[in-house]
Amino acid sequence: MADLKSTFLKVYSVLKEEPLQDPAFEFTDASRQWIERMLDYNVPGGKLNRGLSVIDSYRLLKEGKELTEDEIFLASVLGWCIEWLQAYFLVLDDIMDNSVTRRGQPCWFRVPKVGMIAVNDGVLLRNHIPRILKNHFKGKSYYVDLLDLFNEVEFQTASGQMIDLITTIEGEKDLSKYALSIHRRIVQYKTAYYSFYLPVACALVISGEDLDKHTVVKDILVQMGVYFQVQDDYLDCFGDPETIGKVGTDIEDFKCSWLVVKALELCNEEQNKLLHEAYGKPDPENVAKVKALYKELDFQGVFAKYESQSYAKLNASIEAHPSKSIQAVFKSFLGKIYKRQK
Ligand code: GPP
Ligand code: MG
Ligand code: MG
Ligand code: MG
Repeated sequence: MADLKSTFLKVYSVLKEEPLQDPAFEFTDASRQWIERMLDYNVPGGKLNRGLSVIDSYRLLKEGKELTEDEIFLASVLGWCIEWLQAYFLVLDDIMDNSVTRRGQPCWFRVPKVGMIAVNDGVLLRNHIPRILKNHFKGKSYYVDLLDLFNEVEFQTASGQMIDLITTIEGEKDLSKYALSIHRRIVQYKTAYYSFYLPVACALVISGEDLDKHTVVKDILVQMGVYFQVQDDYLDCFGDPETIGKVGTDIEDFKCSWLVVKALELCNEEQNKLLHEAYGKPDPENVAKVKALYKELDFQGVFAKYESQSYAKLNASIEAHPSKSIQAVFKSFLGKIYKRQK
């Protein structure tokens, strides 16, 4: 694993040169330096789970046959395209969520002299992806399928992000709209497709598979992605900021988090009143009131129950899949996230 990660990181240093030497632009020293610093700050510093999963999944789909160096390289390129996509989403998401830290450092837009230049950096990160794909996959029979896959998933993610955001519009905040159905829709689109379906779909495409024949694979991965985002919602409030590398903002932001949806389900009349008064207010006293209410409702326990039930359900769906190699892909993914603390 450590070995795979270091191989993967070496591919980053190769790919990073491509946007720095892109012949379509007249670079100056200052612009090249800006891109290099922006990439190093935002692309490689995460857990790299999504990117590494492309290689991992590809290997499992090959059923034990060793990958050639060239195959590992191409899977790594796709893995990095997903990490680039993630960097683009996070740079913009942190502005939209008014977040403070990410991966243990200030959010990119909070870095001195960056500010709203971060918006354009997000656009550039997004534009690097098809350029990297072109450099490495043009001429392959599945090139168009890859482009199409990235486009579809980006559309789904931005649509999920939209519904995440429009539930929080100032003056239209309405807790009574928050329920598991809307929460599921938000997280399925904003997180599950790009974080879970995309890495496995990339591995399937380069293995020569037709994605239209794998709707069951998509359904299971989307189910896993929903579980992953519920963990993210839980960690936003109960995670250790040192470990997760970010400070939660969901309560302040009036987010349709799994926690508030569950709290609305479980609370009594008095607690309901408190939630309506305190949720979505920026001051620390109100945030503390909401957190205290979550504790009163034993959210540690409520979440632990959700986590073990989801795990059991996911395992049942996995066992029902006819292909042992695809089962192995799912199990590897699930193993990486079950009971995660970061
Ligand atoms: C995660 O939500 C969702 C995204 C990062 C997708 C953003 C999509 C865009 C089109 C910008 P989150 O806000 O809960 O993540 P975090 O807790 O990491 O901030
Ligand atoms: Mg967000
Ligand atoms: Mg966010
Ligand atoms: Mg979150």
